[in-house]
Amino acid sequence: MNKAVLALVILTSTSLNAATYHIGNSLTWDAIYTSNALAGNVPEFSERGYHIRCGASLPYIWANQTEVCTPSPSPYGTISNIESSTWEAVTIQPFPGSTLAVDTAVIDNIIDKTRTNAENANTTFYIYATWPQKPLGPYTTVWAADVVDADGTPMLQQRGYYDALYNRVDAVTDAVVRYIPSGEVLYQLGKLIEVDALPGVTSMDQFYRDDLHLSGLGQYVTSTTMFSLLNKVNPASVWPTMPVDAPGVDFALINQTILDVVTHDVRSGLTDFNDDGLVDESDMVVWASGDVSADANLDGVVDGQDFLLWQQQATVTSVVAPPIVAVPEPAAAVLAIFLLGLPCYKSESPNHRSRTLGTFAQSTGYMVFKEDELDN
Ligand SMILES: [Ca+2]
Ligand SMILES: [Ca+2]
Repeated sequence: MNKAVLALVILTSTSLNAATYHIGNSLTWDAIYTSNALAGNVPEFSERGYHIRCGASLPYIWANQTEVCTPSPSPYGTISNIESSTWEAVTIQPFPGSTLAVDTAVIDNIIDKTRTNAENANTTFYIYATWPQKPLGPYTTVWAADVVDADGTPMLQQRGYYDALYNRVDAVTDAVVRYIPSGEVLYQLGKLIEVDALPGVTSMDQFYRDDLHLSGLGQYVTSTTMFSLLNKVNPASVWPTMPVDAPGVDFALINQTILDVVTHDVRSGLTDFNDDGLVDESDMVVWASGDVSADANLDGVVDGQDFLLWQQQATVTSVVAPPIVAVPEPAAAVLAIFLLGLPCYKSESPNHRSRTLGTFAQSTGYMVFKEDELDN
């Protein structure tokens, strides 16, 4: 194998150097600094600034831009001067006390304010999706309930609300908008609990410490989800040592559930290899180079499995359907996509495209590596 290619392929992980900013209330605080079980075990990732206003909704925070319940570490301040720093990413946490239309407007305002600093032109904005409050009912029922996409729909922590909000925000800005699916991860864990398949956890109550906030175990879930995405590292690598004392809990299964959720949600951004907000052909240039940015499944290797994830999530105008029976390795795909001029597929409808991709996926397996295909 070409040694340069090998060196690129086996890169393991990366982390951000620029700072991230976090906007929300105690639920965001629980994820970024944690108030109990994870304290003292904060991962060594990027610097953080934050605007934490306890109990507040986004419109309240926007209307009271200097009002916080815990100050941001120097030199970072409140949302009132968010544009005075350069941010790799900004997380924004909706909370009850708002509506779809209002949350959309506030998030758009936050994005615009941040980007008045030209150095934030490429900042990524994450909608941080938290979890239902316990009194609303059984978690899996509340989270999955139908939500009407209407201006006046009240903010509740439900999948449908976040889906509608994400789509609305993404439609009104050209910034890169992403999604931290903590509520969905907890829902999937809840589905495991329902069939007695999550060792050490018998009730969703174990993830909560009160009606609203998460326990140490719950904080582990949401912190790991957030940091895994912000830093593009495998959930199993977020904490150097297990920071939660939860006897019998299968943390490997929790980490795998987080990984499954984030890798199968295009809004996580893991298949947007060039970070331009789109998952399309241009990302293949990064993947073909073997750069670690193209490690879509966060397993430390850039290979055909990452190509498959990209392919499943790509919005393409010319789907490549190479007449090969194996998932290509990066260098081989360069040949397939850019050099050989293989037939391109004009997508005519989502269903048509899905069938095409599905057929291709079913026909593929994991290719045995061939040295001569990379020595080019
Ligand atoms: Ca892209
Ligand atoms: Ca990979």
